[in-house]
Amino acid sequence: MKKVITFGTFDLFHIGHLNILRRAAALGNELIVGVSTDKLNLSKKNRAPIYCQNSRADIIQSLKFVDEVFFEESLEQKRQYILEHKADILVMGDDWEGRFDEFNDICEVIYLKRTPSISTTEIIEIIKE
Ligand code: C2G
Repeated sequence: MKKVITFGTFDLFHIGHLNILRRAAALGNELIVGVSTDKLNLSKKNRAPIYCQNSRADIIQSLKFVDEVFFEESLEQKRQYILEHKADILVMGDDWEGRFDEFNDICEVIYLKRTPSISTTEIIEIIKE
C-alpha cells in the first residue's frame, strides 16, 4: 500500500495539472493532494488566485484518482504534512527539481516532467490580451 502526496495551487485547472495528478496517482495506491490556500498563494506569487481555495479544492477532490484533499497553509509545514498523511512518495513537477530533496529522509521524492506549453500564468496573459 503506497501513499503518494503532492502539492499545488491548481488555479484555472488545466491539462498540465490533470497530467501530473494522474501520473502521481499511478505511482501508488492512494493520492493525497495539498491545495495551497488563497493566503499562501498571495504570499508566494504576489497575487490572489483566480479561483478561491474552496473551488480549487472541490475540482481536485472530484477527480476519480484523487483520494484526499487538504489545504496547504504554509510551505514550511511540508515535512509535517508528509508525516501526518504517512506519505511514501512526494511528487512534484520538475519546475521544483531539487527543492524538496530534504524530504528524502522520510519519503521518496519524485519530480515529474511538466506538461509543455501550458501554465496558469500563460492562460491569464492570453485572456488579458
Ligand atoms: N504542472 C505541470 N505542468 C504544467 C503546469 C503545472 O506538471 N504545465 C505541475 C507543477 O509542476 C506542480 C503542479 O502542476 O507540481 C501544480 O502546479 P501549480 O498550481 O503551479 O502549483 P504551484 O503554485 O507550483 O504550487 O508547495 C508547493 C506549492 O504548493 C506548489
